Amino acid sequence: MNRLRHLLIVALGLALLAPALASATPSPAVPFKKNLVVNPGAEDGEGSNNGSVVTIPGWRVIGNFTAVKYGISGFPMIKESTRIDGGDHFFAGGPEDHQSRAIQRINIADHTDLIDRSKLKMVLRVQQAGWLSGQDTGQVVVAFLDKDGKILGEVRGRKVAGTDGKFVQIIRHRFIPPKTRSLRVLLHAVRGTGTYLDAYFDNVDVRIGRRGAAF
Ligand SMILES: [Ca+2]
Ligand SMILES: [Ca+2]
Repeated sequence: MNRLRHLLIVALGLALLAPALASATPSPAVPFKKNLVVNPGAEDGEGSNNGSVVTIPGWRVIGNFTAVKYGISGFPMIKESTRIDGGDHFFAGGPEDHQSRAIQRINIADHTDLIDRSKLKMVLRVQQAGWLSGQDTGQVVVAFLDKDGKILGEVRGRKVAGTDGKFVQIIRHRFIPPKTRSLRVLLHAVRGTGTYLDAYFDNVDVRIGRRGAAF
């Protein structure tokens, strides 16, 4: 008897729920207020044990840009990773190059209507560091691209150098210009001192959402 009543309640519940499910609109593939970067902290794939070049999943790399393990000699320490929640690896400019880059494109065309009515903004957050007082610099640039890949505008983070292995967080907010269909995230490292390009990046975080919302 009890079981029958239980089944009845379940059936009734499903019947009531069905119209709600049917009328729910499918959520867009690109969510608001969530980090849209793939492999944002260099944790996918391996991290180099000595600063050498390794493959970085999710990013298109130009030059010797690489991923390195925290705690190896001559690089940021594990306690820095603990402090910034940096996991096991960080991005680094890599050996020998004068410049190196990692690039990732994020398609946000799901939100064409809101973008073209100037309703959305982008927030960039990234942790960056340099080695000792060296003059190698790292900078993150997010470009707004139209459907043909033409640059409509861009947001430049601060150039970070010589932080003695300590990470600093860079934050930028910017409204997304109409006609934007994708974001291009560039991690740019430029060597100024020594043979190794000591520009370090971690926790690259790019979000979109409504202007006026906090995220
Ligand atoms: Ca990391
Ligand atoms: Ca250097």
